[in-house]
Amino acid sequence: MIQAHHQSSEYDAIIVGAGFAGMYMLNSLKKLGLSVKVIEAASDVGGTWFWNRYPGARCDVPSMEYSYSFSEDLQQEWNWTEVMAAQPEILEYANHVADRLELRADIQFNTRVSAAKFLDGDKRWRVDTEAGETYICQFCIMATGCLSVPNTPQIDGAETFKGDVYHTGEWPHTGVDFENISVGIIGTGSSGIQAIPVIAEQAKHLTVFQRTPNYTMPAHNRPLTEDFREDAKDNYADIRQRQRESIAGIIGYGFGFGGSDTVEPTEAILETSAEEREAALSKEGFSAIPRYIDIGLDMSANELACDMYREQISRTVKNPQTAEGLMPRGYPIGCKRPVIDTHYYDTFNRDNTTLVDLRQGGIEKITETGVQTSQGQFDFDALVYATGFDAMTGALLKMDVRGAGGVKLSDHWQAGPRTYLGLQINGFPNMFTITGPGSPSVLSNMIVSIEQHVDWISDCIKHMAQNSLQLIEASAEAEENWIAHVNEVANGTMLTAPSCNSWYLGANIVGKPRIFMPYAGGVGTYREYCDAVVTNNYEGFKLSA
Ligand code: FAD
Ligand code: N01
Repeated sequence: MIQAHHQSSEYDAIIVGAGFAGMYMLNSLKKLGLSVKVIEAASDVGGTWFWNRYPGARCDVPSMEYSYSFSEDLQQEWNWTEVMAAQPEILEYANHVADRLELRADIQFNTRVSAAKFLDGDKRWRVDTEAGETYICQFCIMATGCLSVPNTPQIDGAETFKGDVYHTGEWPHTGVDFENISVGIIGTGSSGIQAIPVIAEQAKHLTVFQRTPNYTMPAHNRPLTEDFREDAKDNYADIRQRQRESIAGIIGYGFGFGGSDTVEPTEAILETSAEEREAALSKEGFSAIPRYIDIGLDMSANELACDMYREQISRTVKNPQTAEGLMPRGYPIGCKRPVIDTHYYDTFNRDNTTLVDLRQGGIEKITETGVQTSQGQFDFDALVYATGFDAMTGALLKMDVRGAGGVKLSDHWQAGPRTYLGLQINGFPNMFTITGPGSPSVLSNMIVSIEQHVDWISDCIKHMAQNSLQLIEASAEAEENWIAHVNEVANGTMLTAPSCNSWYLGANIVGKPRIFMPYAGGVGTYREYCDAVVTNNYEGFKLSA
């Protein structure tokens, strides 16, 4: 449809990253007839699911929903084996998509983009790789991922540790055998909470260094039956539509809270008596808690839920001191990314698992043999960092990105990320960010958000070609207004509670500006905004020939 431009190193579009975002973007632009190249640091497709191969890694969104919807063939032919698939199966799916759509020929693997610069005179982007290659393109599309730059905290003495060291986000592809080995793990976010029960089963001993206890709910994962799959596939059109219109891109088709069929919370905890809460806890344990509709809205409701949560820990974990150590205090449920688990608290009933509650005395340094805290020295053979990511802005700021007039992205974002719709940045014409800060991204089923962004960008590029337009750029005013709206929507929610220190706020990275980064208005509402912008002739964007 569109005349492709491709002279050796010149492309219509360069896409950085070959996770689910980059793969679908490539497929969409190829269909438009553009010349496209994807540049990917990894040796194959899959992004998150290529890198995060730690024991226990899996998604926490039902796989029938955490999968591409753009191809009826794809969604009909793929058979997920569990409600929430494990990492190997998701990676296999990514590979299947790459094979099926013949994507690999247009992806350059093992190549990291070091810089992207807008050439004012040519109105083109120049993309440089660490290997010294240079590409020129009209559109530079960042599909670099929200959680793709692992964060390893700077702890004194880290380099002196004599054993093997791993990060959950860069797990060896050969796997790691922990049998007869004692292991220390730092971090109890989603990755740590998934890895801890599995490592504890393998290792001789596991020592868990926990700085902040988390709120985690049982996953109730289980195999999918053929009947369920067939039923869901028959209803896919409706399921996908409801996902797109929902808040988080998840409808929990067939699976509700606590593994039941109840999808929507209905009851207000503030209207319950102590006896009713006790009865709910006795019947359903932790799974009773998400049933209450007001815990995300009202701090006193939230505090009641936190009390129930701590009570359930004391009923689950046999050693009272360990139970106390695992109890979150001082911040609300719903401020951090929700975590779900399989046998997390039961793991602390094992003889071979020790909790080190760092609230009782923090890490002083890493030594040759383990971790020294102000509570004492803990020795082990191998150390696992489950310490998360420089989220949302990390991958973009790791590159030297410069827009019109040579303005550095790092300068434009000095006080925190600023975008229009999370799609574009004022001063960076023809550069798009898939699931960029300011979009629902990490607050949603990411595949729903990825597909919506890719479709929007593809439609925009098609519109530009049809109207002989060369450049699109978010206006400063639109960016300003959007960021104000992003803040307004998040303010007053648990996500921005003063006691909250989440990676959504950049609080996990030393020196990172404290700004709430994703858009909390929900994917359905957000989609309406994006669609209205198009209907209003790309309101807030400057388009020029
Ligand atoms: P990624 O998958 O992160 O891919 C980005 C790619 O860009 C990477 O392969 C990276 O190597 C490459 N890249 C980055 N910078 C450069 C560069 N400079 N040069 C070249 N290549 C570069 N989301 C959910 O919705 N549900 C879940 O259940 C869920 N589970 C998760 C579990 C884990 C362990 C993690 C870490 C994240 C999870 N997420 C989940 C979020 C997940 O990141 C997204 O769902 C999704 O996979 C993101 O796809 P992406 O293509 O946008 O980014
Ligand atoms: O990272 P995190 P993650 N000393 O930042 C601790 C997705 N994901 O990799 O809370 C001691 O959440 C830190 O402590 P604190 C999902 O979006 C999804 O676990 O800062 N501890 C925290 O406990 C998720 O949210 C799945 O006090 C230190 C931990 O390390 C996101 O990825 C699975 C420390 C980091 O937790 C990131 O999750 C996995 C230090 N110096 C990931 N520095 C699913 O199941 C950090 N910590 C879908």
